[in-house]
Amino acid sequence: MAHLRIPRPWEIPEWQATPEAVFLNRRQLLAALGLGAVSLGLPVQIAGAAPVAPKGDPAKMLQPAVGSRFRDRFPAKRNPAYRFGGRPLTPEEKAARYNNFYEFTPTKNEVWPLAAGYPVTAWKVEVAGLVGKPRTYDLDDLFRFPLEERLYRHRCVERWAMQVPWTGFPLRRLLDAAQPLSTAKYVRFVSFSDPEHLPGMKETVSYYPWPYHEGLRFDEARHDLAFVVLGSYGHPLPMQHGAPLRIHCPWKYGYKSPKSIVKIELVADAPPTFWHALQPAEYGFYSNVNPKKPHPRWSQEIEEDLGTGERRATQLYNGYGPQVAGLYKGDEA
Ligand SMILES: Nc1nc2c(c(=O)[nH]1)N[C@H]1C(S)=C(S)[C@@H](COP(=O)(O)O)O[C@H]1N2
Ligand SMILES: [Mo]
Repeated sequence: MAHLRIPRPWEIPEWQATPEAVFLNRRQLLAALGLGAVSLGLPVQIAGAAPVAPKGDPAKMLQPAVGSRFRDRFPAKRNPAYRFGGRPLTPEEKAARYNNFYEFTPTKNEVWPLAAGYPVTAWKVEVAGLVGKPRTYDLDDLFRFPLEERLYRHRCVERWAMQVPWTGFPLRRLLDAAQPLSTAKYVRFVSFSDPEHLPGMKETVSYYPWPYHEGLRFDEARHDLAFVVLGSYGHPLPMQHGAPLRIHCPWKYGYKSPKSIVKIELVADAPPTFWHALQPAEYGFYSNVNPKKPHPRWSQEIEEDLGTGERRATQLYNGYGPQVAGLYKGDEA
């Protein structure tokens, strides 16, 4: 019995182990930053590994945050041009229980109970900046866009991946409606800010660069794959996926797809981004999925499927190379 080694709950699977040298770098980095709790990208166990079920009413887990108001727009017609490429659909419940949404909590399986019931009915999103026609959209305006369903692959920088049917419309439509000026070279996204009602934001308000903000180059944002998402699995988004609207850029790591956005701003220079501001050495501006470019603390060659647990080779641009490679000269990081 003396040699029996009982794995502790926080121990990570062997394949995700962090090399010691890199681990030391991380500790030094965190010490330098004065942070102890930056956890995006901390290797974690996925797919139901959580030992304790979070409190929360499972009946509310999949409920559209906008309620029944736009019921008649769903399900939208599926656009057959966008497919999973041989990968399996991730069961809706798995995707709904395992979320990155730091405004609520950094603990993935506790996002949904905290997010359920968050009020979004009076939501507005502003499209502004270097444009001829700035405009503020309310929910009625947004759900009036012609909606389509697309099957998209999603790859988190932490190495889990999923396949989800999203409903929405190309981001390009919102941008073009604003009549961008020729000086607009980048697009900046800003998520909601409500520390009173967002426990994750409230706890970290003094040392995270809230609100969550992200950015794309203008030509990336106008690419056909860059999608404004209003729904998932055939109904409007439940809160944990970023209701009432989020972005999805399937060829980039997941953190480039901001949730619950309130502002889209066209700007001249590359905008700062949330994770880059926290840990510049770890999270670049482009963040295109790339198996040959390891994260400083782990390899990106392999990914793990959230639904099946299968491990497979990561694909360059998450398999969207034929569509997006033309955007890049190869030197983007
Ligand atoms: N506002 C906001 N957007 C966000 C995040 C976040 O914490 N806050 N996390 C990002 C990360 S790291 C990922 S992987 C995806 C997760 O989306 P999902 O929970 O719908 O799967 O959302 C991204 N968008
Ligand atoms: Mo992520």
